Amino acid sequence: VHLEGQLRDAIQNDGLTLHFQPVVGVDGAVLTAEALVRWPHPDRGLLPPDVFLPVAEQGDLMRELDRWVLRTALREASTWPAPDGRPVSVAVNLAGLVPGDPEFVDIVSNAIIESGVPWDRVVLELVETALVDLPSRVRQSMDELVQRGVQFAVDDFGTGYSSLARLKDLPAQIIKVDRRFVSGVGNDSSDFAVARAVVDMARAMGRKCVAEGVETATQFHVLRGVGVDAYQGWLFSRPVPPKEFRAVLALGP
Ligand code: G
Ligand code: G
Ligand code: NA
Ligand code: MN
Repeated sequence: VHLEGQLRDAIQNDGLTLHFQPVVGVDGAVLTAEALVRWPHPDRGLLPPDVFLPVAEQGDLMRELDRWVLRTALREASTWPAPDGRPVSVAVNLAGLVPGDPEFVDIVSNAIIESGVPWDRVVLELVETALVDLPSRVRQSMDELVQRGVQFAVDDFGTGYSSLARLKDLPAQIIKVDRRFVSGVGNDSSDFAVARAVVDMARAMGRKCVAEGVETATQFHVLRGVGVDAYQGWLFSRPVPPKEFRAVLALGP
């Protein structure tokens, strides 16, 4: 309860911080950066989300946390340099502020407009379970954002309940293949088969495919061979503080 109170306070008073991890194209150029929240705790050091997201969940704070992350990530993204004239997109994870929320479209739209970041540079990441069996009213509100240029990504694809065949029903333009299928692509033939099947299906349905957790050059090489569109992982960069991320962009590829 103590931690919960501190977290509520941190959300209200900018006491959290964001790190950014690049998502790169086949040529290594940065296309997008995913915002990942951390909590610089006064006594416990920099806390990772695994430690405090469950506290947020329990304390009914996820929606407020998502709103803070959305606003802060967009504000940060509005300062990113685009040396080659190609601005970098920003990806935000949403878990408490979800499409079924009656205020979803308004909250997201207002945050984007306030930041000045172009609509088509905003990616909203949702897990599979938040995207299946949506009432048509909810789909309509997502479509409204998509029509303005926002993209949705299914995060951790393959770890949820929906089968590969249900990919066509997911209202998302981007599929993020979970790192558990990426980790074995160089040496485990079933991981390779899963990764290839997901990529083939995603392409057939006109979705972009991102591989998560790419750690080795072999994984990158194999995934490039099956046609993955974009890559994220320690091979390219760990999630880094905003200042460091801006420096990476200023240097160029
Ligand atoms: O950053 P890290 O790899 O430690 O993230 C661990 C988990 O926390 C991941 O599942 C990630 O999706 C989740 N996470 C990280 N940042 C955010 C955030 O800003 N909002 C939400 N809702 N989840 C996040
Ligand atoms: O659940 P989500 O995919 O949003 O969270 C991303 C998580 O994966 C973050 O906790 C991030 O720190 C972690 N991550 C990012 N790149 C790598 C990687 O190459 N290897 C591993 N093991 N974890 C990674
Ligand atoms: Na994510
Ligand atoms: Mn993921």
